[in-house]
Amino acid sequence: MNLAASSASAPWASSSSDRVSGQRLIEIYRLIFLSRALDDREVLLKRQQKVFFQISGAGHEALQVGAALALRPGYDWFFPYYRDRALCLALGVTPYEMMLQSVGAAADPASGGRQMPTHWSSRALHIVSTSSSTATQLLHAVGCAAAGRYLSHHPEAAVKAEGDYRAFHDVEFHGDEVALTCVGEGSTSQGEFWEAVSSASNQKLPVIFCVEDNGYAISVPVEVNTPGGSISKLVANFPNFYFAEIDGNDPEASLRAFEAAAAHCRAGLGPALVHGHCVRLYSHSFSDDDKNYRAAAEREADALRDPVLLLRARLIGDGLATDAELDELERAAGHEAAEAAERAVAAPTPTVESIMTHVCSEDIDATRAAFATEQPVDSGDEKPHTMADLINSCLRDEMRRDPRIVIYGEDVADASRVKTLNEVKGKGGVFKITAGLQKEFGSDRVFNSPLAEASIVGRAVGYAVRGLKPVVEIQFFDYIWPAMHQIRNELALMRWRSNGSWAVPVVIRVPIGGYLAGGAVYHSQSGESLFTHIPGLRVVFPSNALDANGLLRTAIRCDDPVLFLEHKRLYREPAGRALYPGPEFAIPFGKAKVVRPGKDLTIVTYGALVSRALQAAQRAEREQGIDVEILDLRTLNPYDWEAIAASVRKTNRVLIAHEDMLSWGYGAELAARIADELFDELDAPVRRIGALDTFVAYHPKLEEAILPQPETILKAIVDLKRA
Ligand SMILES: Cc1ncc(C[n+]2csc(CCOP(=O)(O)OP(=O)(O)O)c2C)c(N)n1
Ligand SMILES: [Mg+2]
Repeated sequence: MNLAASSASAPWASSSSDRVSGQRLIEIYRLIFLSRALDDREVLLKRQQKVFFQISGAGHEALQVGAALALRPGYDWFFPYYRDRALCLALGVTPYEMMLQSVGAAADPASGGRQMPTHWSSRALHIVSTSSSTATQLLHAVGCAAAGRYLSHHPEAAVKAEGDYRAFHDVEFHGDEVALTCVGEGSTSQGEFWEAVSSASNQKLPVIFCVEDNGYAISVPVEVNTPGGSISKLVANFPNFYFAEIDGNDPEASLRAFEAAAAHCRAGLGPALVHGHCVRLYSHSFSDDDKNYRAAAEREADALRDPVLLLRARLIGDGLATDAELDELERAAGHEAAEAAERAVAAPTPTVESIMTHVCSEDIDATRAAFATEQPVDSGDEKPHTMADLINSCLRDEMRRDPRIVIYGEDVADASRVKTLNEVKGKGGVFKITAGLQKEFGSDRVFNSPLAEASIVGRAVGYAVRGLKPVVEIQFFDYIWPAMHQIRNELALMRWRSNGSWAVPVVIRVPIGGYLAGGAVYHSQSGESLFTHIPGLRVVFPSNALDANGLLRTAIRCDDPVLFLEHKRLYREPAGRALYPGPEFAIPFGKAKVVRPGKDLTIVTYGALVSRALQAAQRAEREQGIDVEILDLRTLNPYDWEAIAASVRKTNRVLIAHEDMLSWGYGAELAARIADELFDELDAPVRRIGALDTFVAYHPKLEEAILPQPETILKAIVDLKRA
C-alpha cells in the first residue's frame, strides 16, 4: 500500500481551507530546503570526519517550520529536542551557528563545543538548552509556563535585586506567552510525558506539546511504544486541551494547527497537543542503518512523502513558483549551507583550559566570605528552637524578602482546598517544615504538587529558567530516585552544557537518614555520595538548627542548584537547638566547623554522626584519656579541605565517620585524598566508619547493628590511637 496515497484519506489529512499565501509558502519552502541542505552538509562533514556526530531532521521540517512561524521567538519559549533543526532555523538560529555546534567550535553559541549537533540554545530567541534525554524537556516547558503565569500575578517578582542570584537572572514576561515543547512519538512512553501532560492539563497551562510522529523510536515501531499506535487517541480525554492531529508533511496544516494551538493557549484556555505525522527520511542517526529493520517498500513510501518534494510539486502545480525560481532558491540555500560549514570548519576549537568553566556559578561563589554574615542577631528570643523550626523560619524570612521564591512538593501546603484553610491547622509537610507558609504567602507561592518526583524537579528547572527560585521538597530521600534523571542530566548540567548561558539554581530540600527505630528500608536510607558525585550540584548536610538556618539561606541566595539534606532524626533533637539568628544569618558553603577541639586524633563527620561522635569523644576522654577533635563538614560539595588538612596536621590521625554505607561511600574519597596529599602527616592509616553494606532494617535491633553507633565510633577511636 502506498502510504503517500493513504495519508490523503487519513483523518489528519489537511483540507484546502488551510491554504496560506503563495509568498509565505515560498518562504516556508526556503526554510525547509535550507534545513535539509544543512543536514546534508553535516552528513558530508561527518563522512569527512570534520564533525563527530550527525542526526537529521529530514522529513520533520514541514511540521517544525509551521510551529515556528505560528509562534514568536524571544517572546514565547521553546524546549525542542534533537530533531528540531528546521524549528530552530525558522526561529532564527543561523546556519553558521548551527555549523559551529556541528564542529564543536569554541564559538558555538549553544554550548561552546560541549554538546552534540542539534542541541541548540539561544537566550535571545528563548530556546532553552536541551539535553539528549528523551522527554525531560516537557516538564521544563510546564514549569516555564507556570512561571509565566506566576509572574503575571506577581509582577513585583520581576524586580532585580543585587546581592543574590537575582542579580544574574533577568525576568521577562508578557502574560500571554506560550511554551512550545517537542518530542518524538516513542518518547511519549516516558513517564515524564504523562507527568507533563497531566500538570499542564490540570493547571490549564499555556504549553504546546508537539509530537513528531515518524513511526519509529530508533528501530522500535510506534505500535510497540504506543498502545493502539496513536498517541492522539490515548491523550484525548485530558481536560482543557486543544488537540490537533495533522499530516506533518503539510506545512500549511502545521501552521494552522499551531496557530490554533497558540490562540487556545494565549486565551488562557489550557494547553495544546499537536500530533504531526511525519517521516524519518534518513536513519535514526549516522550510527544507525534503518535497512536493518525497515522493509524497502515502507522506506520507499516514506520517501514519496518527503515534505521537500511535496511542497515543491505544490508550488509549481499551483503556479506559485516556476522550476527556475525554485532551482535558484535551492542553489542559494545550498550555497548558504556550504558557506556556513566552510566558515565553521575553520573556527577555533575550545581550549582545554575551558573545560571546568561553568560547572558552578562563577558569578556567585557560594563559598565566598560575603555569605559569612555577622553573628546571629539578638532577637530577644529566649527560647532555643529546633532544626525544624529554624528551617521553617529561614523559608519564611526568605519568602518575605524575595518574591521569586515558590515552594512546592508533596503535602507541603497547609491545605490545598483554600476554603478549608481557615478551619484547619494545616499540614505543612509530613515533617511540618513548611507549616504555615501557604497561609502567609498564598496558594500560588506554596502549593502541593502531584505525587511525581521527576515532575517536581523537572518543573523546577522550568521555573528557574524564567529567573524564579523554586525551593522544592522531596518528601523522603528514599523516594528521590524518580527525580534522579532530572537532577543528574538536567539540573546539574544546565549551566555547563549551555556554556554558562542558562543556570537553574533550584533548591531541593530532602529529609534523609535513619536512627528512627522503625523507619525501615524506605524511610531511613542515606545515599549522599551518589549526589556528591555529580558536578555542578551543591550538597549540604547540616547537623544542627543554627547551621541549617544559615546554610539554607546561602542555598537560596546562591546561583547553583543545591541538594539540601535534612536529617529527620535531627529535626527535633534537643541538643541541636538554637536561638533564632535573624533574617540575614548565613553560612558560606565549604566551611567546616570544629565542634570539639582536640589533639590526639581527628574525626571528620557530618549530619547525625556529629552528635554520636561527640558522645564517643567524651567517653574516649573520660575512659581512655584520648583527646579527640571533631570536624563537622556541614557541606559535602564543596567541602572544606583546608580545615581537614589543618586538623590532620595537628593530630596526625584521622577517622572519617558517616551514616551512609561504607563501601564506595563519601569517606572513601576523603580517605584517598588524605592518603594522597597528607601521607607524611599521618601516624596511622586513615580509618573509616559507615553503615554496613546493606539496607536499613525495620526492627530497631537490626537498625542499631546496621547504622554506626557511638560505641562503634569509640572503638575506632581507641584502635586508631593505638595504631
Ligand atoms: C531517556 C533516554 N533513553 C534512551 C535514549 C536513547 N535514544 C535516543 S533517541 C531514542 C528514540 C527516540 O524516538 P522518538 O521519541 O520516536 O524520537 P525520534 O528520534 O524518532 O524523532 C532513544 C531510545 C535517550 N536519548 N534518552
Ligand atoms: Mg519517532
